[in-house]
Amino acid sequence: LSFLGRAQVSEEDLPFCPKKSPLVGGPIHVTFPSGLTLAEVERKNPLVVRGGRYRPPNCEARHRTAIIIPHRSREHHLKFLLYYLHPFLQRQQLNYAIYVIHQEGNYTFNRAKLMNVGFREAMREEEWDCLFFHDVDLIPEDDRNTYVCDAHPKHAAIAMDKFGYKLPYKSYFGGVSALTPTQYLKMNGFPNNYWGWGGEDDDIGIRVSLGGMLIARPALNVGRYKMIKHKLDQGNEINPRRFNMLAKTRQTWKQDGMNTAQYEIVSREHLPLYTNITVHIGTET
Ligand code: BGN
Repeated sequence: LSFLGRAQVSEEDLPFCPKKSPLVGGPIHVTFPSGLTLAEVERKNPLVVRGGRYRPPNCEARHRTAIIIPHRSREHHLKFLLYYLHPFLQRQQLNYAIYVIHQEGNYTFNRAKLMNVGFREAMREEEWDCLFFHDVDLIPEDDRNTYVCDAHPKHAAIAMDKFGYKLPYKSYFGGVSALTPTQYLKMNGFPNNYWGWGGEDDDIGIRVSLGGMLIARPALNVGRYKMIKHKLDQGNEINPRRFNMLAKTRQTWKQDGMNTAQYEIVSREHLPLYTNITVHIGTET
């Protein structure tokens, strides 16, 4: 009994992790090894538990971060992302979980609405300090790109290889962004009605300023990402309505967002490397 008692105390009494993780390095050389399997990713991450969760074994994490990945039929990309992301987040000594939000059916993809689903479903499980909204095809290329939130919504993917490692335009907010729950709710989350490719990230960027906030960014040599090459997906055709919708964000953001996100959860699976949430998000009206 006394042994048990001591074990419990020492678990509660773990010291906080250092402010700067000693495990964090610099640039990451990203390649896409052929023949990689999820089983191998599992083998390489023995401390990751059911649902794709992790906490540092020897210290109390200072940050709790949920990664939200909107997804459909990109298992190949997901495998590489998990392969790089798990060790990357562990080197940062974070308490984290990875959520994959899978859009059910074949109707046109809706990235931003899936993020709203991810926000609500992740917050249901744990009081996360920070949510990283993460495209499935972007691999971080520098360890110092810390997956924690800032005083303002953070745009992390500022230097992507496909844009020559710089911002494609000043207000760009796509790829990977990070918000605290308070920041997220202040801008009423993300829009629900951008079906197909394009514009939803610009809408989100506009919401940041409508919510009275600024955009935080990492340094250009740190916010670097490699994009896994691919063609435009079937079921994610370019959205021709995006220009008209963007022109109206100022009028619509309070009536469309987290407060109106309607969906039905189809399944919630706590898989070894991630929590898979399959959701029915309806169709364009
Ligand atoms: C922009 C798209 C973004 C996309 C970036 C990078 C629009 C809205 C019309 C102005 N925005 O042009 O959604 O992330 O390119 O590819 O199409």
